[in-house]
Amino acid sequence: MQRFKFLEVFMLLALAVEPSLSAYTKNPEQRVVQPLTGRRPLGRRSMPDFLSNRLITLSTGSYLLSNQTVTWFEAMDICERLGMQLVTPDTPEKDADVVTVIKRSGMNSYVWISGTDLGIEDTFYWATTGALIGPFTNYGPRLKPDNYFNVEHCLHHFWDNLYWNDYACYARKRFICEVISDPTITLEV
Ligand SMILES: [Ca+2]
Repeated sequence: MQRFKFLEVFMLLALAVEPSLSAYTKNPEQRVVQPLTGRRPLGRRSMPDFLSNRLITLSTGSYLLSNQTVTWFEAMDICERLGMQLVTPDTPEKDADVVTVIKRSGMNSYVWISGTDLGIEDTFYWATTGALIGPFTNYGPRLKPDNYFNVEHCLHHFWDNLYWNDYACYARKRFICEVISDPTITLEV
């Protein structure tokens, strides 16, 4: 009897702390593993029609320059939700096209690209593909990111000298999304 009383008090305390336990204990249907709540649902994965006429199509692909400034994280997120990816200039040809997009806009803006070393200091990779950056890079005379004040972990493109630079990811810049080309799968039998 004493043991039962203890259990009863414990349950009352538990319910006071976490009211949803009440539903859990009363309704066996809810005793299933629920997906994590609080996470946003996945965004759309296809580009809205109204954006397609703003795409700039060049030899290496189709690009969309934002007209607003956001953090690097938001740029990654927005491109993905539009069914694209933050621009990943991993070849000289793509990098030249990024320069073309920036120059054509006349906006004189720095733009985020998907390079980052978040995770391992000074090991830069493309967050979109997971591939390490190199051998092609475009840091210019600086040759490598300088991690100024130890807060620079995301890459952007300069609009003036057109090199890459590392910068604080939480700064706000314009960005370029690129249309992801359909992957070609080759089966060898
Ligand atoms: Ca820097």
